[in-house]
Amino acid sequence: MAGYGGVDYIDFDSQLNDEERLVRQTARQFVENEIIPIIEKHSREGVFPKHLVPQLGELGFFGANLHGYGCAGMSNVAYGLMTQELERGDSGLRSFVSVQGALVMYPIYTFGSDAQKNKWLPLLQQGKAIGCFGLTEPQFGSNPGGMLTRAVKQGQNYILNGEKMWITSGSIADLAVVWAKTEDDKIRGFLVEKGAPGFKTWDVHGKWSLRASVTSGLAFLDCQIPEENLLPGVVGLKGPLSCLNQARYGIGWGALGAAMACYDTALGYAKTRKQFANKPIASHQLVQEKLAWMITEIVKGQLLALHVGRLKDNGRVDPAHISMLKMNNVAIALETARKARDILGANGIVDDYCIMRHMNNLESVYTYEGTNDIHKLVIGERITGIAAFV
Ligand code: TGC
Ligand code: FAD
Repeated sequence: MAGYGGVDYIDFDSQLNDEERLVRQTARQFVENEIIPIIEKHSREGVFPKHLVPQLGELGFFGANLHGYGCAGMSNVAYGLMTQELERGDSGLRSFVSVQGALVMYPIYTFGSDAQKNKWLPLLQQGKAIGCFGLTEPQFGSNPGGMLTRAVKQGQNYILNGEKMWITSGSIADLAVVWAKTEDDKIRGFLVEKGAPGFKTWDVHGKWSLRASVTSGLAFLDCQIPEENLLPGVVGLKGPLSCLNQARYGIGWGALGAAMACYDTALGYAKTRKQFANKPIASHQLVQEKLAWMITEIVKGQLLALHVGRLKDNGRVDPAHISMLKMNNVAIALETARKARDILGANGIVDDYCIMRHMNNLESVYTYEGTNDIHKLVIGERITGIAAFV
């Protein structure tokens, strides 16, 4: 993939401004220099490339669309282009950046006290502290409103009991944003620091997806949290769900990056691999049909991402728009990876090429941050006015 120049079929670049192109180029260069050379090894060995965290911070990639506290304050479109390029490297890398910015910094920024913001945002922005987001539980994934984790006020503290599951960066985090029900049955957010009494983490092993990302369980057994670690600015499920809007938006762009990596690889391969009469496989109509499908879906995905990004920059985006973006772009990325794998034949299954890694990663991306079907139901509710979750 040396010399990767991006995927642009319809002069998409003409719709971007200089800042957006610069951010994209910076992220692309970082991925080319730091991720592509090491990612297959990290993925094979199941190791997150933690040594890159300070560099990601220096580049301004954490909380990049937030303002103040050292954050880059970039537009949402520039932010999306950044996640696209990071996920061209690996979905696990983009996941790490999404969680840190959209799921940890955003809730502190939006719902935190001044003391919480001043303490944590600069550290998280620089990558000097790592964060995780605990919403999902073993028995409550798509339906987080049913959560069992409880926080009971006792003097100057809250006592947390419960379990969170499938938590990205859980065991390497210095800070967990944890959602729990208080005695009035309302959902509140808590900042749980590494080493808090009664707080334990463990890692999920045996993953065939997002292998270069840490996925953990969090356990709280009479875990003592000082009352000042409650996020004061929000009550109810809309707190965590509004963080998910931010992360799902980044995923909508990010998935395009994985799709572009697979398309670019398959196109290059099809033009050089020869079968039958010494002709490249790209000369066959059935292969061209697959490539034409991929590029068409990538272009449609780019236009949707750009439009939703511009709406977000203008303060006019709705969560149901973001659901469509996440649902569509992850689905077409996964299908692109599957078609690309087919074009590479047997070579498609080995890690000399990026495709199988992206394909396996995208299976997680299809499920997390709201499954594909949950987003269909969000769209269904928006257009019919009838919620069909139950
Ligand atoms: P419902 O009754 O519809 O809503 C409850 C309250 O929340 C409000 N709301 C939202 N607010 C902001 N943004 C949204 N997207 C919102 N959707 C709903 C709603 O207005 C209401 O507010 P209020 O004031 O009336 O109380 O809730 P429900 O229980 O019926 O659930 C709706 C549903 C199914 C869409 C929601 O539960 C859902 O999105 N489920 C999917 C769960 C999910 O996405 N989990 C992700 C966990 S984190 C993760 O996966 C990280 S992966 C790591 C990485 O990113 O790399
Ligand atoms: P379930 O909710 O049990 O769903 C199983 C199937 O049932 C799906 O096909 C789903 O679409 C379908 N289904 C469920 N309800 C309905 C319905 N009403 N109608 C129709 N179909 C339905 N969570 C966090 O909180 N923080 C994290 O950092 C985090 N990181 C993750 C990292 C990875 C690698 C993975 C795989 C997951 C992560 N998650 C995280 C959890 C993720 O958000 C959940 O896996 C996801 O929300 C789905 O929940 P579930 O796995 O329990 O599936």
